[in-house]
Amino acid sequence: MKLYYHPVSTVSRPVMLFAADHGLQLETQVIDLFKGEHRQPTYLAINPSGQVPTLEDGDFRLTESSAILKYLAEKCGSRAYPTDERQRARVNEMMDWFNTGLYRDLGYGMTYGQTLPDYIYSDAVVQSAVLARAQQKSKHWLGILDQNLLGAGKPFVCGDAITLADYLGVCFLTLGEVVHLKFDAYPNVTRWINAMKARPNWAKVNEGFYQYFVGAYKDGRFVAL
Ligand SMILES: N[C@@H](CCC(=O)N[C@@H](CS)C(=O)NCC(=O)O)C(=O)O
Repeated sequence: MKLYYHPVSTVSRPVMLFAADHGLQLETQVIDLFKGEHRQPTYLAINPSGQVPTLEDGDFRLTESSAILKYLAEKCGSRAYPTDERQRARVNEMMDWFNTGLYRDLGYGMTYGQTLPDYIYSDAVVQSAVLARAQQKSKHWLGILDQNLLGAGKPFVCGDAITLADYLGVCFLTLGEVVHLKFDAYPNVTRWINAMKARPNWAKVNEGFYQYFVGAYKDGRFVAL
């Protein structure tokens, strides 16, 4: 199987971490987002959305990180995507929760909204209002994650064992490090992030992210949580 990805990409990182943790031997090709390679005809023929990641398994192509994670987990029989229908539904639920709620506000709103030109409003009043909304909603999601979804005694978001939802979710949360977001006010979230960061493959998989994305903005001033 072949994965088109970029090491800095928020949604490539969970796929790379999952693959590393499961010893999956994926052929990889970096699509250089910084050089605009994702907008070139060659890559658009592979993924018309011009985004990474894309997985190829023979003549089968799959986009969307969530779908790719589920496909890989199914292929290798990973316990991170349980077969019990209710446990699996819970994993799906949490992946959607992260992807459609928290990522929108903490990722697109607070992080991309302060770093990537495509997501920054040129009108200062609009920019400030949009950021304030993203900040308020991010706090809302973080409070729920901390108190309701994780809570005091739950190691991972779906229970005692790691699932695909942890792989996906932790990459959305750590994206906030680019704009110096601190999660100290959310002790259960902090504990969970630290547990995910302690995984043996975390540092290697996330090296590019910390060097080229977090590192690029280390001296920036940003709206915090
Ligand atoms: N919903 C997609 C999002 C893919 C996505 O936004 N990828 C980003 C990198 S994190 C990208 O390729 N951005 C380039 C662009 O949109 O121009 C997924 O989960 O795979």
